[in-house]
Parts: sequence; C-alpha cells; structure tokens
Amino acid sequence: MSKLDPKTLYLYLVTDEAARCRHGLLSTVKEAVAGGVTMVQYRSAQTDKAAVLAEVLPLRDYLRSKNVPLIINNDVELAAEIGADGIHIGQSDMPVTEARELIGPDMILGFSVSNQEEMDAVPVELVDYVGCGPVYPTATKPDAAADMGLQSWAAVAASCPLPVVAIGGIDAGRARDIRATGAAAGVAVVSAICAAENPRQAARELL
Ligand code: TZP
Repeated sequence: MSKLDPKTLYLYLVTDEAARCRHGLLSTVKEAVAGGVTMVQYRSAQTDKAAVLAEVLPLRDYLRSKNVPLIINNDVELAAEIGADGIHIGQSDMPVTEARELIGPDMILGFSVSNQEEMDAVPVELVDYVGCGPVYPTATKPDAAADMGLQSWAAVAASCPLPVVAIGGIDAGRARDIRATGAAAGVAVVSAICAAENPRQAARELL
C-alpha cells in the first residue's frame, strides 16, 4: 500500500477545465498552494494528449517543487507517464482491483462514493482514501449523484476506516461545518478556488 500521509488530504484542490479557471490553470494552482492547498487532482475532459501534457507537466513540476502530491483523475497511463503520485477513480471508471493492479502498490489510489451502499463496498485494502459526496448541491459536476446533506455525509464518512475527503458544493463556511463533524480527513473543492477572484485567499479561508 502506498504511503499516503492523511494530512495531505486536508485541503484538496480538484482542478476545473483550464478555460473555467478564472486565472488560468497553473496560476490558480500556484496561488492555491500559496494559500494552503495540500494536494491537487488534475481533472480534465480534455482528450488531446498534447494539450493534456502541456497543461499537466508544468503543474507536476511546480507541485514537485512544493512537495504537494499530484493525483490524476481516472488516467492510469497519464499518471505513470508523468510520474504522478496517484490516481483517483469513480464508480463508473475501471474497477478498483484493476486500477490497483495497474498502478502497483506504491501509488496513491483514491475512490469516490456517494452513499452508504457504495461506502460499504469499498475494498479498503486496495484504496488509500475515499472521496465522499456531493455533500451539498454542485453545478460543477452535472452528472453527480444526489447531494447527501451534512448529517448523512458524516454518518457515511464515519463508517469508513480509511481517510475520507468531503466534496461537492463546499465553501469556507461549509468546510468548517464538515471539519466540525470530526469525520473528514479533508475537504476537496473545485469552484471555491478555481472560480475565485483571489484563489490564494479562497484557499486560506478553506483551511
Ligand atoms: N465529485 C463529486 S462533486 C464534484 C466532483 C468532482 C464537483 C465538486 O465541485 P465544487 O465546485 O467544489 O462543488
């Protein structure tokens, strides 16, 4: 199993499409890290390989220089090619067993769940952390499952032996509420940072 330090999940930035980052992808990530982001997931619907590499390589280099782990959403090949720290997969991506086989024991593997049934089915010996949500309504992921609500989220998260990250519709006030449940290793956000006028300040407020 990989050596994930659960502390790195504390404030997890999941990137939006570059075009939807108010200040561009790389600047947003740099500012967010300066503001306290502890882990970054590159998530893009971009299919052109050259365009993906042009986006992700500068991110990788910057994040390495800052010792901030880089996770790739659902692309084992890309993660291996660029030497990312891990991958994150969802319920409709490849099975967890296959993902772990492909990435080997050392890379971080994150897995998404949206309800208790999915949480109960997580193969905890293969996964390093669970992303659980959406906690609140979100416009960022149109195909997201129904939002869970804070109480239900906390119950589902508390039932998991692995570190759990909350995601979905999280702003600074909601991040405080989620952390106050004691069930979160961290919070993950897209728009609260990518769409912010000041991503550094936005990150600070989410800590
Ligand atoms: N998975 C569940 S909700 C979500 C993802 C990737 C999007 C969260 O975006 P936002 O803008 O933080 O609500």
